[in-house]
This record gives sequence, structure tokens and C-alpha cells, in this order.
Amino acid sequence: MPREIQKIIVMGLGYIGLPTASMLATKGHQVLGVDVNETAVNIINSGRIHIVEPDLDILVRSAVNSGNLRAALLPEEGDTFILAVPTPFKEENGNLKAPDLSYVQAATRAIAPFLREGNLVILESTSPVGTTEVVEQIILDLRPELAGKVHCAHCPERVLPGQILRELVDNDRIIGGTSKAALAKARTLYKTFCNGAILETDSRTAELSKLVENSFRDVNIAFANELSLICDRLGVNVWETIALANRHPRVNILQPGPGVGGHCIAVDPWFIVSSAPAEARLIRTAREVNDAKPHWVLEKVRAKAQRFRDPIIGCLGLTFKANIDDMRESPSMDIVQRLRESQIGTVLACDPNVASDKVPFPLFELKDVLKQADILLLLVDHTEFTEIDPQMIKDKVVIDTKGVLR
Ligand code: SAJ
Repeated sequence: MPREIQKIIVMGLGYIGLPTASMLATKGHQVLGVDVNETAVNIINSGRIHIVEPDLDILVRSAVNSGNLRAALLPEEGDTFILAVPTPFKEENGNLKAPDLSYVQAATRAIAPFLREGNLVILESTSPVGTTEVVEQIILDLRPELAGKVHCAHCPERVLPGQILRELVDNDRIIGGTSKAALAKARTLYKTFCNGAILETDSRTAELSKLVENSFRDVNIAFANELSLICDRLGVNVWETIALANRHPRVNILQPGPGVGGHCIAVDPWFIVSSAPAEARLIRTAREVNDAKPHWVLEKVRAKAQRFRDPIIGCLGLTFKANIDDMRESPSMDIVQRLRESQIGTVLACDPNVASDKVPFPLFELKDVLKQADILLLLVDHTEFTEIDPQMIKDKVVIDTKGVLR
């Protein structure tokens, strides 16, 4: 049990807000989760979940049953307010992608009337540099009498979808305060459930650190994706090349794929690019390299299809990575949809993790796709696909974007 039980308001009950709210509730805090989605609010209040994440259902059920977690459409007064709302990007000038802070601004305006002296406001959403100061300014504009009396901090979430609950507890946590009091209060709160180190800094450095983590990964995946194009041009196996290079003690190349998806790595680097466009040349190019990969895969299929009249193209996988059901920014989904529009052949899509009502086209069983396809396009390394018997596909044209059907 925490030494000091707080009333905590969590704004946004998605992949970050809901696990965080439930975790705090199971540690004894009184938590009110707020979301604009009425269906989600009702589902959570009945002890169930509206998203897919291993073991989250158990945590939410126990938090709701304990009476410590409630969900609602509007906030109330409390001790700490956590903002865990989306920060997507919007197209600007046709090309540069600018952060869309409208959800952060709306959530801040929604809590402002409920703030009291001594409250802590934590921004967890991945945000461009300066956003915590923007949150503070919105509060002061609406409640000038609270100047110096409400504390703001940025504590970026860093958990990996598929392993959220473990990483919420085990990962080190960066907290960036706009004041010493904000840092002290945030440290006390996160210590109630976080076993990792609590690393203190200012809010701008915390904001940039989070963006840098995801940009580091994006740049490194872009290197692997560029290698896959180079190897294809030179007739060399990219997977073997990377495996061999990685035997050097100071080389650790990531894996190529059909592109980079998800709501984080494909988005966050743009927040750096839009704040420092002249300087962020490598980060921008990496985004462009990764974003161009689906088109390259499509052209590969087109080239292989030329020897057939109306080939059946079996597409394996729709999600943005293996063994999850999440299709946000998924390059695989993009490729399948563009293939369907291309008239290159007849597309049979298959994904054992995706429910048929989640996609606007029919899904087929793996065994049927394996039987009928002339061309087999592997897009996601779901376990079911990595276990395909090579004998079953030896007569097919195989395009394996993840290198698992070797
Ligand atoms: N991918 C590759 N090759 C690789 C690794 C990944 O093509 O070698 C692709 C995946 O297939 C996927 C995309 O990259 O399409 C992103 O997948 P991921 O597993 O690398 O990361 P996410 O988006 O699920 O979660 C990331 C994590 N950030 C880092 O690892 C630095 C996570 O810790 C963050 O909390 C999360 O973003 C977030 O919310 O920002």
C-alpha cells in the first residue's frame, strides 16, 4: 500500500491510460479514468476491456472489483491528474508532418476547472518539446490564481505493446518537472508501482528523450530496410548478411520488414523533424526510407506476377507486428489494400489475430491460402506463419518480407 493514498484522475483510457489507471488502483489509490468514448467507459465500469493487451483484463477486473477504479466521461477534483491522450500528426504543407496537440489541449481545458492548490498535472502522452509548458500555460490562462500553486511534469510512457504490464513496472522512468516540487511529487507517485530507476530532469529534456528513443529505433530499422533493397539489387541474402555482420562485437543491425507501423515509431520522429527541420536530416530520411518500403514490396509482387495471367496472391498478415491484433499505421494492411486496388491478381488475405469484422474485405483460413495461392506474400511473422511446413509451399513464388520462410 502506498504511504499516501491519492485521488488520481487519468485522462484517456487507451493503451497507456487504462493500464496506468488500473495499476495505480491496485496499489490502493482512488482512480477515476476519464474518456470521451462512452462505450469504453461502460465496458471498463463492468470490469472488462475494450483493447487487446495480455493480462490487462485481469488487472482491470481486479481494479474495478476493489472499488478503486471507476470510469466516467468527465473529470472531478483530485490530487494528481495524468494526461494519457493521443498525440497523432497531421499533414502540413503537403509533406512535413506536424504534431496534432488538440487532444492534449482539450484534456487540459477539461481538467482546469477542477484543479486546486497543490495539485500535480502529469503529461504522459508522447509530445514535441515544449508541450508540458503549453499545458502549464493553458492552465494559467484559465486559472491565473493558481500561478505557482499547481505543478506540471512530463513522464513519458515507454512500454512495449504486448508487454505493457511488465514494462510499466520494470522499465526505468524519466520524469521531467517544470519545478522541484513537481519532480518530488511525481517521483513519489511513480514509486508506488515502478520498480525501475526514476530519472529526474527538466520537462523539455524528458520530452526530447522519449522522441529520441523511438527515432533511434526508426533510423536503425531504416538502415536494415535500405540494406534489404541493396541486397536485392546485388542478389545477396539480406538476412544472412545481417546475421553475419551482427557477429561483430560492436554491430547490432535490426531486421528489415514491409515497413514500420504502429502509432509510435512511425509517428514520433516527425515531432523532431517538424521542430528542427534543417537539422533533422537523417531522422527525416529514415522516415522516408521506411515509408517507401510498402511501395517497394508492391512493385516486387507486380514483377513476380508477370509470369501469371490472373495469379492468386496469398497475403499473410495484416497487423503492424507479430502476434498482436493492432493494425494502426500497419504497412501490411497498406500493402494488402493497395494490392487489392492494383488488379495485379486475386488477393486472399489471412491473419489469425484479426477478427473478420475489423477489415473491409474477406479473410481466409491459412490452410486455404496455402493451397490456392500462386504467389505467397509474407508480411507479418505471426507464430502461425513461422511454423509453415516448407514442403507445402515449395512450388509457389514466395515473397518473404520478414525472412521467416527460409
Ligand atoms: N520493426 C522492424 N524491424 C525491427 C524491429 C521492429 O521492421 O527490427 C517494425 C515492427 O514490425 C513494427 C515497428 O517496427 O512495424 C515498431 O515495432 P516495435 O516493436 O519496434 O515498437 P512499438 O511501436 O510496438 O513500441 C515502441 C517502443 N519503443 C522502442 O522500442 C524504442 C516502446 O518501448 C514505446 O513505448 C512505444 O514505441 C511507444 O509507445 O512510443
